[in-house]
Amino acid sequence: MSDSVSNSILDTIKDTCQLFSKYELTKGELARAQELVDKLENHKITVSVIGQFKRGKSTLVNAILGDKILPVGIVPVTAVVTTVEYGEKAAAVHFENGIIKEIGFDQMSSYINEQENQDNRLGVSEVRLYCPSDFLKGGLTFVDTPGVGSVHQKNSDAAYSYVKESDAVIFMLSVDSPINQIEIDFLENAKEYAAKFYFAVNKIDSIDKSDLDDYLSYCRNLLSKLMGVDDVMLFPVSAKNNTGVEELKEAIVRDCQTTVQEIIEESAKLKMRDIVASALSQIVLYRTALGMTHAEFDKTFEEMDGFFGEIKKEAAEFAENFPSNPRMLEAHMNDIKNQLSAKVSELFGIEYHYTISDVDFFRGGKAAEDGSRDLRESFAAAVDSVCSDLKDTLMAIFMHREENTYKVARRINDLNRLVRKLVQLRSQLAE
Ligand SMILES: Nc1nc2c(ncn2[C@@H]2O[C@H](COP(=O)(O)OP(=O)(O)OP(=O)(O)O)[C@@H](O)[C@H]2O)c(=O)[nH]1
Ligand SMILES: [Mg+2]
Repeated sequence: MSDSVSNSILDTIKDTCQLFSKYELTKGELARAQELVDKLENHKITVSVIGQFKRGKSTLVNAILGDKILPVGIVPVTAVVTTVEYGEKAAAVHFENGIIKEIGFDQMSSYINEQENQDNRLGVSEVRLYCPSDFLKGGLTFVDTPGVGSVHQKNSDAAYSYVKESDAVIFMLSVDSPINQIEIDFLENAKEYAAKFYFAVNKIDSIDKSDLDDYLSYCRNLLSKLMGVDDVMLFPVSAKNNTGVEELKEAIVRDCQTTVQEIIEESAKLKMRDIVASALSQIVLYRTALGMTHAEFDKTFEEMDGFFGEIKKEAAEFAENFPSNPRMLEAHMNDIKNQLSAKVSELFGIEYHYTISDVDFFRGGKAAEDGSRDLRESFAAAVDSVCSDLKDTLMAIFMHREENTYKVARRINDLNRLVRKLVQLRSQLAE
């Protein structure tokens, strides 16, 4: 672990926070950057096991921890995210309404297991376990997630949502099935968030050596293309028989001891790059607007404001058709961001960037009797917030309406300096 490296990224982010704190325009970015500082200072790393249902994720978590603590089975089992941290054995259920309840290990299944807590009707947000496994020493949080792609949509949603909180992931494949589109989609999504990937190929006990070789080279080819790297690290394992698990565990522990900071930094860097890009957009937009004549700006503002109205109306209609489908809503949200960016570019002649991870519909909304969630309200709030990011930046222009030309010129100068610093920072973060 190199402290100098970790200090430098931490320092960079802290310096940027200071820079952001001087400007009203970047207060959203400031809050996001401060979260990163918190994470880097606490040296916490989250490793999640993700993948399609029934690949053997929970069995692998048990094998790695050396303790059969999680329920496993032939039918979809894991219905809620389960985190494991170092400590004396203990378990607590966190409910969506904020209540936390300590439970015994023998009661765990009734909260985690899909068969007992169907479609998570108990409203569990996550189960937190503590276990004195060496693997967890040093601040590692190990996470078992529900499988994606089963008929239990809510399990997929919970898994998709948790990936965003992961620094590294073990992506679980299994020799009894070729990689399918559900896995590819999930991986594409995970790629945006996690900095480190371990690919575990499970159930090697069920095929012979030559079939395994074929399967591994097939995975290697496909995954290299998907991940955009020449070589991916594959770990053939049998979670059930504890074969190959040690190698995977060693690789993770080694990385955690030697490059844990690098992993966290890499992921902080990815997030910070996004934050800087978003700050640059606000500032360049503001600077461009500031350089317009009053008449020009008023006309453009009116047009933009009308466009917000259309976007919101369209979004409300869309949500009527898909009130409980987070993925459709997220897709529409991306569409809205693209439309807004295109409009800004048309009216102001600049590019406008939105952060990737701003909104999360997967956990929002109230569950109905049948387990479905009405996400219309949280979707509308998210659309509002995306529009108001832009609108607030433009509204700030009105506050400085009365300033004389000299003051405006100084302000533009100051913003130019800030833009230069941020552009520099952006390229530093891209290294
Ligand atoms: N043959 C073989 N079976 C395995 C192995 N690992 C897990 N299984 C079996 O695969 C089934 C699914 O295992 P789980 O660990 O529950 O799978 P999961 O990915 O956590 O499933 P969900 O939580 O429903 O997504 C169980 O019947 C396990 O016994 C393995 O290495 N070899
Ligand atoms: Mg499971």
